[in-house]
Amino acid sequence: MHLPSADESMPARDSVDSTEVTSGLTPSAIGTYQRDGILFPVAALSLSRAERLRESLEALEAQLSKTPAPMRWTNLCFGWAYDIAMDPVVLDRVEALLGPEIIVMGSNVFCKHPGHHAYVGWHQDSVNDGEDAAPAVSAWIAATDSTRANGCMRVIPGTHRERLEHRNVPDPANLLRGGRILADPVDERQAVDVELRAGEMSLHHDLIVHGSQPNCGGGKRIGFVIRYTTPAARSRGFPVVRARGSAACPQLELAGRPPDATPEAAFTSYLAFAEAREREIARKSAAAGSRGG
Ligand SMILES: O=C(O)CCC(=O)C(=O)O
Repeated sequence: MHLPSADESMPARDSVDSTEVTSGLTPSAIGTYQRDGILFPVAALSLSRAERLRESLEALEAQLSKTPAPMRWTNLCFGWAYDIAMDPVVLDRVEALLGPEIIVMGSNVFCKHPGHHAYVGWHQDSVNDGEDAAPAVSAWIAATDSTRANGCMRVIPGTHRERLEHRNVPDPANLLRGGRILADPVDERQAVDVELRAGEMSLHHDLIVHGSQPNCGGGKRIGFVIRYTTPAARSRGFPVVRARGSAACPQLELAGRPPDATPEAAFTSYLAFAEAREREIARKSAAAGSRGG
């Protein structure tokens, strides 16, 4: 089946390592990541796998019947999402940046419908997710083409060296929970569009400044984002998955592959898990707010 691209006119080009499926990344690609805090485009999934990912994400969104639908923690509840997060090609690339001990801290879905006002405010992940001494890399996997027209992720290269001040600006159109965005305006002349074809990914440092505009293209823009870290990470209060290595991490609750289940049963357990987590997060942030004020 051919799924329509958001922008069929995107020019052909090679992804990092797309011509030969080798392990990891070249020294030059690693150097680019270290210099810029982002590396793209990086080959990740075949087009048919990306199309299957898109179908799974769209089916889940339809079941949740919300736009935009928060779709966090899918890797803990659905085998298809777990398998993407544990994909050996993706992990080889991540290992080249993080080393051989890899923990999947979580996953997220950023889905933007054409003509919808959803956007992502400028932010640094490590500030929104809470400070952590462990390094972290996000793999943003394109389930559809992601272009300037349909609101691809944008980054300010080289901003991954310091933590910047953020503030809460609640806005239902901002796909970031809590609306925590950079306190100071960003010089958008420095912004780079992270354009990807379906199946490609970008790898970004948890301190790089990034965000995205609404989708003004003709089709959906869907990114499946996996957060990778190391066993030194602090616990966020929910289970994580060991992808590679065996280092001790008693502070983390390790989960395995979700059990095979019918789509209905998997959805029911996902809903129960996600709702319980959302309630817990709301309870903690209310407690932090009342302590602060
Ligand atoms: O998908 C986007 O536009 C932004 C994604 C993002 O903020 C993230 O992956 O941390």
